[in-house]
Amino acid sequence: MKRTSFTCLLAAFLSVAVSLNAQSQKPEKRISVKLEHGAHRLGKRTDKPMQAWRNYGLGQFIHWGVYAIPGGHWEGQYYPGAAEWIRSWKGMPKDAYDNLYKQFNPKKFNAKAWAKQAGDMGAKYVIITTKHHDGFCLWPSKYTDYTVANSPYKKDIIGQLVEAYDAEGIDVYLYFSIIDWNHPGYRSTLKSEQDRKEYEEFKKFTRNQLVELLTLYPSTKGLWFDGSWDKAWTEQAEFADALGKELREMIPGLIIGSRFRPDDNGNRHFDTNGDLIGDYEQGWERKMPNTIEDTNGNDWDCVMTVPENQWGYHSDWKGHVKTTNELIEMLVKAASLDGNFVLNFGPDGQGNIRSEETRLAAEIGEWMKENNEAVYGCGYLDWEKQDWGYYTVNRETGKKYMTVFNIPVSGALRVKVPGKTKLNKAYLLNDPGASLELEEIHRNEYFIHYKPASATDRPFVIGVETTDAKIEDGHYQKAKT
Ligand code: FHN
Repeated sequence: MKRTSFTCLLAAFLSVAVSLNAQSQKPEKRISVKLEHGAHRLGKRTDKPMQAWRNYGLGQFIHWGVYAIPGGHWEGQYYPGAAEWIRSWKGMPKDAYDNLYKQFNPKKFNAKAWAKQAGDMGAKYVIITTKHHDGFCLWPSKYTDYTVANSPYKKDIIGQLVEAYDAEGIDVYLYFSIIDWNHPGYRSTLKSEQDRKEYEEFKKFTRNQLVELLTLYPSTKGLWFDGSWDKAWTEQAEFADALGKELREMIPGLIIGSRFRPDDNGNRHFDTNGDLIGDYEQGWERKMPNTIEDTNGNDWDCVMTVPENQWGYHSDWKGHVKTTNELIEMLVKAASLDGNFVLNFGPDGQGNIRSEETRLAAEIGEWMKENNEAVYGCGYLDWEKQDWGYYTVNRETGKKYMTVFNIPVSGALRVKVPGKTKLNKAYLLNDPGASLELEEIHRNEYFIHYKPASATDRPFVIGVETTDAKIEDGHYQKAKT
């Protein structure tokens, strides 16, 4: 076989082998092929904007658009899917959906109140849907008529939100769906020459809208892409790569996750070689890693809904609705594994944030007021995980925290420290003056005795202080077996 055809065959084999298991997952075995549009960096970004991103801990997601008007119902029928997908349901005529914008007039919308609520909850950044898959733009885009400017509301919603969240000191990230059901050139697959021709128009439109967004809202810290799984888009490695570069030039330090551009072989999130494409892994939607190994050493965010799978406003939440404690646990778990936790809010068609979300935001905020030290700026501590909860460590100060979710009946919280570390002190974060009783039970193993004065209904944080100790021999013996 000629060398060139063998190389082609090998490349084709690798591309098929990798894309079989790696459309959105890290290839199991590390391989090394030359890519034009693979990862452009190995390892984490270390610049200031990315450090700020890493230290946020808690973010807010907002899904808002015309889908909030039907709120998961059409003509008395209940739509069981995610409310923002109602247009794809056979129970609702597309035409009816596409005319909903004529009713979009959210009289109760108050950007400042939203931003204040997010700030009180403890969110350090917000991700706002500029347009979801339906293509409706919450900003007055000059590239389509399907925008808020042509609704009865008329005013620029993104502009108001950017201003309000900026004023609240919350960094703004713009959500942008590549899928756009409203654009005539949009295709999920390209089956003919005509498709390709029309898709070229769609690509220009996508680029124009993104450039427009960053021009109109230059304080934007990053773009949160979605809907990039279509086959048509996974064939646009060169275009998406060039566009990403253009956008990054517009705002130095701009942060873009792994849901934007595919590699040369159409792989998403991780390229053919298993390297992360983008600044952080965006694959943890409504799920979380369990161990630090699951994160592959990458930055990551977890975006989470309050009910099982509702992002946009659905008037009837069915099934399990997460509690404040569950959400706090996810937040702390994310920080303990070097990730950010982003909680979703889906305001209604009038611009009200629903009462359940308001209550959760207030309760998370109350908890954060007392305990945020264990979250902001904190990440993974390489101590053996224990059943009571999660360790975190402040990346700058080195301060260590234990957030306790399960108190053992004995009240004895086990702590295993590595190497020469010695535990000197443990104290309640909300009462640092009073030390907790420490008992050394083996070398590198302690109990912190915790006796609550009264029953606690929220997780609590213990701060621990350590030194590097000289290990004396002879005191402890390993068991002879
Ligand atoms: O289809 C969307 C969904 O509606 C929602 O926007 C989420 C948020 O991460 N993203 C997509 C599903 O992955």
